[in-house]
Amino acid sequence: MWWRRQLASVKLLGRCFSAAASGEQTRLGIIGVPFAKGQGKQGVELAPDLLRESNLRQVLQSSDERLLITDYGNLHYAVDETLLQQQRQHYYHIRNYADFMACNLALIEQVQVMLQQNAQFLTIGGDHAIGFGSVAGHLQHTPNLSLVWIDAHADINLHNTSQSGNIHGMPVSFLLRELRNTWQHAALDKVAPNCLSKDQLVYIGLRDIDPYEAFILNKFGIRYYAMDSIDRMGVPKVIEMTLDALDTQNKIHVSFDIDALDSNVAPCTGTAVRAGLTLREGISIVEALRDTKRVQGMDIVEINPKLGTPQDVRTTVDSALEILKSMFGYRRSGARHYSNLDTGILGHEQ
Ligand SMILES: [Mn+2]
Repeated sequence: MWWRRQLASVKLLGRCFSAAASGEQTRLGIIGVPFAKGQGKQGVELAPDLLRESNLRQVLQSSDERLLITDYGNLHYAVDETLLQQQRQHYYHIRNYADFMACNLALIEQVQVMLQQNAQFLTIGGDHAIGFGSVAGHLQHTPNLSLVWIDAHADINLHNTSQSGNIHGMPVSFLLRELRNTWQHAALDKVAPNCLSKDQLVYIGLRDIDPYEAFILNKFGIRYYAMDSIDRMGVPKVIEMTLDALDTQNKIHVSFDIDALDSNVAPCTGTAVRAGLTLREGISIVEALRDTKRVQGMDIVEINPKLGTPQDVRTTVDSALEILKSMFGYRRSGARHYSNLDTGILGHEQ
């Protein structure tokens, strides 16, 4: 029967396509960073393993069959005497500087290893203090980098402007050349010589900006879309303006603080602020960034399963998974790759 032969050849072709598809596989490296010393609440260190137990790998794999995922486990670090000395002499007024720097130095190395072995990487926090090491590691591998920081907070405090002393409110200040002179005892030119250019940073979702942070953002003309701008212009316009601001030759790093989302959909986080992005808005932003095909690194941070009820934890984790799914391939408009499907089904009725 001719159609049976045809069916057989479709299957063979299917196999060929699968083999061809393996050539197009996207390697994704995942690192967990169970760091909680950037702020005062215990629990955020549990997020990497919680996401794994919540089928992160399967969720990502089913969002794009071509992903080839390597999980590098959780990051370890050791604090050395040099860092303790920096802390004692210069940064004793902020909390856990030595731990912060030791963890981020290890992460800077880890990100570079992941980018040597993978096309993309995902860093799971931990609190947002790890945003420094994740982006700095990315910058050392790929100097021409743009950063989209999706967050309720600007995280751009300096050691001498922070009111809380919590270093999860400072990581961005370690990344910009213009602010490095305020961290002159941190040896940043040695540990992370490549800086982020201030015109390649865009914030989305801000709604709790400290006075000195507002001063810094305005002084350097840093682009930020706070919730009032988002309400005025709408997410599509904000996405358009964000993409216009990013150099099309650059790769993109997306640092996603779960507190950017409204606390209805992300209740379990240490510094929740009401009236944030809806889950749909978060997904729209992430989809638009993904569709540039330039996103090379992403962070998801500040999920704290010790805050809230078990139902709250489920809601927060589900929202995080929706965001990650959209970043790594899931399309609300339907899949575009059919190599696992028997495309012969449309041929002839048997
Ligand atoms: Mn943050």
